[in-house]
This record gives sequence, C-alpha cells and structure tokens, in this order.
Amino acid sequence: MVVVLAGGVGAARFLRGLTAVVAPEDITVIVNVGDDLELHGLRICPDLDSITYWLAGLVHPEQQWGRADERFTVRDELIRLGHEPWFTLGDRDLALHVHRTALLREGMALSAVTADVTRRHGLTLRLLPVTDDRLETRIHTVDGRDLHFQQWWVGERAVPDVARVEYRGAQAARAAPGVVEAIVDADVVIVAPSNPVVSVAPITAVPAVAAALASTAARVVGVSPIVGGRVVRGMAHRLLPAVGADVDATGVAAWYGARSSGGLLDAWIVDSVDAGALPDVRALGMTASATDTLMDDPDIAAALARTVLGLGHAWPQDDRPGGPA
Ligand code: FO1
Repeated sequence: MVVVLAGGVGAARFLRGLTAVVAPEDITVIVNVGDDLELHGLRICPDLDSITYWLAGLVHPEQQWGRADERFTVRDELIRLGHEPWFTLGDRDLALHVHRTALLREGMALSAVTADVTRRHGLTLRLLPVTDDRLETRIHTVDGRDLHFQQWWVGERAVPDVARVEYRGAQAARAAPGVVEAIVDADVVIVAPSNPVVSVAPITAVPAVAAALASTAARVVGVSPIVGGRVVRGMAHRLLPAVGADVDATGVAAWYGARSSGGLLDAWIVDSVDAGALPDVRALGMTASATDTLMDDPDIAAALARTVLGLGHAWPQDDRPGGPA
C-alpha cells in the first residue's frame, strides 16, 4: 500500500503520475481538511474535492479547483438575494456540497461521505480525510485578525502579513478510520508536493497521525513544493517565513525535519534545478535526490512517482526501471 499525505492542487498532479505507476487500489491518500469551510450552510472540502475532480477528469483545467464546464446560475441568484459571494461556487460544485452536507446531517462521518463521493466519481484509490473531527487552519495576521484560511487566501488574496498559523482543533482531533492503519502498514509514505504549512502540517498535527508516522516501518519520502526558491503554485512563500522556514527546497526539508532526529522525513526529492542543495539536505540527516518535479507532462509525473517509490524502497526489485540503483 502506497500512502500519500496530500493537500489540493500540487498533490492532485502528483497523484495523476502515481496512478500511472501504481494500481489505484494500492493507493491511500490522506487528505488535509484544514481548508474546509461552511458557506450557505454547506460543508465545502476544497482539498478532497480538488483531488476527486482532478482524478475523475472533471477539474477546471486552468483553476485546477472546481469543475470544468461550470455555470453560475445559483451564484447569480444569491447575489440578487443580497449575498456577496467571495468564494466562487459553481452549480455543479454546489451539487456536491448539497449532497455531502445532507449525508453529514444524517450523521454520516466525513470519511464515509468521502468514500461515497469517490465511488460515485469512479475513483478506486482510497481518499481519507485525516480526521472526521473539526480541524480548521486559522491565519493570525500581523494586524491582529484571526482569519479562516480561505478568508485570508481567497477573501483577501493572501495580502495581509501572517504572524502565526493555527491548526484549530488538531490536538483533540482523532485520526479518521483507516488512517493510522494505512500509515503503519504502508510500504511507503509519500509527502506530496503540497503546501507544507496549510496542507501537510494540518495532517501531521493530528496526534495519532504524528505517532503513526514516527513508528511506521515504511520510509517517509517527500517531494519539494519549492523549485528554484519559488512556489510552483499557491502561496507557501507567504506562509513559510511565518513558521520560520526558508522559502527553498532545503528550508522546507529542515522544517519537516529528518525522522532520525524526531522529524517527518527519511528522504527528500528536490527539482533538478536545486541539485546544488543536495549536500545541505543530506546534512539534515535524510537521503536526498534531484529529479524533474515539474509535472505539467504526465510522463514526468510518472517518472517522479517511480523515483519516489525507488527512494522509498517500495519499488519491486525485479522491475526497478533501469535495474537496481
Ligand atoms: N480559490 C480561489 O482563489 N477563489 C475561489 O473563489 C475559490 C473557490 C473554490 C471553491 C471550491 C473549491 O473546492 C476550491 C475553491 N478555491 C478557490 C480554491 C481553494 O481556495 C484551494 O483549492 C485550496 O483550498 C487552497 O489550496
């Protein structure tokens, strides 16, 4: 079983490559829920939905969130009803939120709802929210406000400087059913090239997940989301300084820490342009490798997945590409 810790868009591209290399039924994705929010009485799960839409071939190709071929008749009516929608919800996307919220209101746990939704979208890989409990990423701004992550990112375009990031509810959050078992029994655990601060950290902030990651016999292999000192997508460069991490491949590896010294990673993959950083990463106490990580081309995403599996010692010896390393 290949386990992936994932956020939204960066993870979805990586997963597209992974599913070309590993049978989807052998993949369990543990997904961040800190981005989730309630709007119009509906529960919205952006990271779970981005991955679902991506892998089902339904995602809006430019946005890489929400649905392609979308219409906004409901939003336009909500505006006539006096709402000022700051978070764009298209008609097709809204149907998913209506469906999910109805099941949650009937008492179904988010993990069970997610299994229903992924099945209805024809996915065979397993998506697990990290927890069925409330866990919310809050952005405390330098000007003294306490904002939901989406309010800061979408509502205010990540303009306000960040003083502190809080994973509200994480300490009390229980791992969702199957999460701990997946990590403990994994052949490899992959940290996707997601936002370290608002996608990966809310997952590892759940105590039972942190304990499972510390004890699993599987190697934990991460892929840097920062290439050449720049984010590939999103706003990690606005958050890493707030948590004391440098905005480069080595800085993120140092922030995650080496498992040999109580941190997360056994191995770290950087983009080819950052090959010069390999000695610094290795000095942190982890294995390191450089390869092409920009996954616009599905073949590159598949090659990256093979490299990750190789570093995770999860690649069957007999068919390792190019023979044993
Ligand atoms: N991102 C935006 O920049 N603007 C939006 O209006 C917006 C709406 C939205 C609706 C549903 C959804 O699943 C995602 C949406 N996103 C939007 C993206 C979202 O902020 C990100 O997917 C993650 O939460 C951050 O990685």
